[in-house]
Amino acid sequence: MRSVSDFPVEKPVLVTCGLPYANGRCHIGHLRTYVPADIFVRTLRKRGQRVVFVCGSDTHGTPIVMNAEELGVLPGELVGRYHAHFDRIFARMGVGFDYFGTTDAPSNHSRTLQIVDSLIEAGYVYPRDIELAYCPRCDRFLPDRYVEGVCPFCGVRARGDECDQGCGKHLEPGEIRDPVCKICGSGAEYRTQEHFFFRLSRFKDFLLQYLPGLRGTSNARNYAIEWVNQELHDWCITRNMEWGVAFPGHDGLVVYVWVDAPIGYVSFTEEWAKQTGGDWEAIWRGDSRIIHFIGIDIVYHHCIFWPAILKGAGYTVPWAVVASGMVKIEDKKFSKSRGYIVWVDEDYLEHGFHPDLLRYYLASYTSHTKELNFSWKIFQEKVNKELVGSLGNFLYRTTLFAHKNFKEVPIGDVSSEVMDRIGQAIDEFTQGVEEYEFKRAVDSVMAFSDFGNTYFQSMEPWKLVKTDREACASVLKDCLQIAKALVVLLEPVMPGLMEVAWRELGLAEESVHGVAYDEALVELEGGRPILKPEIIFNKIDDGKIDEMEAILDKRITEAVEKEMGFENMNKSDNISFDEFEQLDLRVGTVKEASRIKGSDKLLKLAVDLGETTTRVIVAGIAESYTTEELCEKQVVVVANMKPTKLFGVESHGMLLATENGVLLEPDEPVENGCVVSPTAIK
Ligand code: B3M
Ligand code: ZN
Repeated sequence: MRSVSDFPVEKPVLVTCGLPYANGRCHIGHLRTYVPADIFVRTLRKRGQRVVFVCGSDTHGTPIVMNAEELGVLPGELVGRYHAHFDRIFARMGVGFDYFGTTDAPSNHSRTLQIVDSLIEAGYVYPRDIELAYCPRCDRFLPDRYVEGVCPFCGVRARGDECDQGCGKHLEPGEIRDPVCKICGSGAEYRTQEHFFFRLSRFKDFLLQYLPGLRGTSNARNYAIEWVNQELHDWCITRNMEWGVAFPGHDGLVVYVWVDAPIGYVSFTEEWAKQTGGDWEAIWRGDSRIIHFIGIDIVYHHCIFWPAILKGAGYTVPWAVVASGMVKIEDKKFSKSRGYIVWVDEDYLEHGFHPDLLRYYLASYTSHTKELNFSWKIFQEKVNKELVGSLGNFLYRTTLFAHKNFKEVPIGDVSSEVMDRIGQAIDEFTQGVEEYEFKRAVDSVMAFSDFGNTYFQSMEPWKLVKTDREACASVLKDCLQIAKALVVLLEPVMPGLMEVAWRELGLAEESVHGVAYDEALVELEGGRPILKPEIIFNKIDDGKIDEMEAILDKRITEAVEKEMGFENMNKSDNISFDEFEQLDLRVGTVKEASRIKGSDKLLKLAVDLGETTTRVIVAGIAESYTTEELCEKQVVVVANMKPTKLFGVESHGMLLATENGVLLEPDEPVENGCVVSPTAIK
């Protein structure tokens, strides 16, 4: 049995979500983890299970410090801003953490110190001299993203902590080659310094025995087992920074962000306990079930590094790790820099969409471990067909019919067939959720809603009411009971809208959020008034979707323009001649130029490079040249650029221009295709 349902309901289950970095706004990618976790918690509670649900802001690490430096604010100010933002968005989205803390809180500093001290005492931490990137000009060591260079594994340009453009490997301090300082751009050197390592390698046997029994989704478990079978490297757990949790006894060193971040799960539970009189130690040192909801990209940290830390420090290890797949936007890889992103506030809530519609989409689009595609058209279709067409239709026609013809819940019994069908729906939903199959769970309730519609349709109560009022009353009683069950079942998925639906059934005394699943099987009391219902689910029209798509398109356009423009120039000192020689620079003549629809900055050019056909090149120069000015102009082209598609146009090459958009041109006309080379070698 891999589900949590065999655990005594009075014992604590702790559910956590991966901590958002307090370094940017909340987007749909975040919600892919938080919404299903919230559905899971609400479902467990409806089964009577004791659950504690915590999360918080991840406030440390180099990207936050660098971002704050760039904005000219203190890191504490920056994280305070985003912490408040996430807190607000979660409240709006109905994600109801019992405690939402921050990793910079005093309780997290002290819990981190306690855990680090225990690890040191148990002999799991040792010092080692390592070579670290150091910038002589800035006179400082360069942790993680303060340094860039060449990946030692694949040779591609990489950030200090991760080969983000190439092989994707995590890079340990000191591993990056040809380091360059990100602050001042000058070449860095390696200097020796003492740092502290966590003996992850010692935990191999423990992990090999622990991981096969780890519950949650199989993707997390399987990846983790594969990695442990390969090789476990000790982790450097200190960094040269001021911002973070100070490493005991060593000025200028803080613990690595991936140490104090998951410890947040513990300190947030402590904070929750302080507020509620709960027992955090029963969870973290006792017989509990700790369930982490995370994104698939941080499985290594949660299934390997984190259990080893907990084990080494004498804490309860996670019972389950549930890893969600990544999110795509309109079938394109999610990317902030390329504009494929949907911000939860700016692109969704502020346009008047109800939070629950997005919750429904996220839960039901695809299985939790698969990639989820967010598309406005599919969003519209799901809302209109499933929520308006099936669920909304059933709830509305049932309550409206009852109101019009009876004004109250009819007296009499609900049929046993309907009661059985409700029992089945509860089982299917809870089983789905407890196996982290949110789509299957939601689909099963929607099938139950279809069942309700078919029942209503086939019994034709609008005819019966004229011929056999008693028979009509019993059909309606059945339908109202189905409606009640649907509302209880879907409360975890759409808590806000189901609250409204609950009221429409005349059931406002007890909150729908607090009732157990068994309530769905409790017959609606005859004689309760049914008021005129309002429509809960409204169709989304095509115009609205066009508007939303236009907003996304605009963002993508701006991202492309930014990339094609002259921003983000980021140069390294001292490139070698070999590096320069990789560029194939040639002179060509512009034969045609036209504007690109939807972009103010880009032009599509046909350039004669002396090849059999002209080259199509998209260039960001529409603000400095008209199409007429460009025709027959000679230009300098980077001819061996990898072709790339921009606005549906495949561009093969780039023009050289100054940063204010003035094109380079040969001093006198030359043959098309003529190579541009450095004068030094002649
Ligand atoms: N703050 C965000 C991420 O890498 C990171 C999660 C921490 S969970 C302890 O997805
Ligand atoms: Zn520097």
